[in-house]
Amino acid sequence: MKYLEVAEARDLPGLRLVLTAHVPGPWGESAKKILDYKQIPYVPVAQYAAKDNADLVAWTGIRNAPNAMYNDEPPRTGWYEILMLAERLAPARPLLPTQSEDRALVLGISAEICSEWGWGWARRAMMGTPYAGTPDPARVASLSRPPWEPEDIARMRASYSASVGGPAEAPARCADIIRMLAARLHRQKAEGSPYLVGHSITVADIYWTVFSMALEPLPHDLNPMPDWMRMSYDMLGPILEAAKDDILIAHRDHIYAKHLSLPLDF
Ligand SMILES: N[C@@H](CCC(=O)N[C@@H](CS)C(=O)NCC(=O)O)C(=O)O
Repeated sequence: MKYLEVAEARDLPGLRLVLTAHVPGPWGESAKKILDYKQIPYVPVAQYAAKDNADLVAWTGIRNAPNAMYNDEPPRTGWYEILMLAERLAPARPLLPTQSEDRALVLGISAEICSEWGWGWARRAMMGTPYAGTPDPARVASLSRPPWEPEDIARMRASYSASVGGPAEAPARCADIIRMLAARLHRQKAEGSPYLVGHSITVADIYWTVFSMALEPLPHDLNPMPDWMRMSYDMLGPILEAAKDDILIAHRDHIYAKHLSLPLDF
């Protein structure tokens, strides 16, 4: 994907979506898939993983990504704010139900996937720790290195370590979430629906489809993520291995095939 630098993008009109360049960050990929599904055009702008991104902070007040900047409106950085902007810009292709109880269900499931101490957050907390299992030394030796200095790693750790739980609690929290998703998908299947809620696609389906990369990444030709990132994403540890259910991956494959485009482009 071709990105503009902050200096090139900040004075443009319309929708600019700040994304972590050249890696498939699950929050950023979800925002892209939502906009693509709704056929909303946007200009991709580069954020550099783990770096201080001083020009981005000067523009938006935010160091990380994603970050949706629409005309001169305030920055939208949370998954819910970005979703609501997309719903407003393209109401003809809704990703939220109109009925309040269904909507509560879709947003609750989405929060379990995307919010602080949800699937993505808790999964990240256990990555690279013994709770994700013991890495194969030959694989470790073959890895390329992320372009990070020690201060970059410290910055990332500071950004994401404070939450209600840490690495030790993360496997049980993640397992509980995917068991909930799998149980729903089995119930929905019995009622003739391949979707998480109701009988048509909602944003919860998109979030799980994208965030499932932290359970089983798509193969390299469809998700050419850096090798060091792939290793963090595919090492599950025993608790998640036990909780994994094939229906979670079947759902991902169905949503990509029917509603979203592949290969991932980042
Ligand atoms: N603000 C987002 C979450 C954003 C987020 O966690 N971004 C990470 C993705 S792994 C990121 O930008 N990482 C790169 C960095 O911190 O430089 C939300 O709550 O919806």
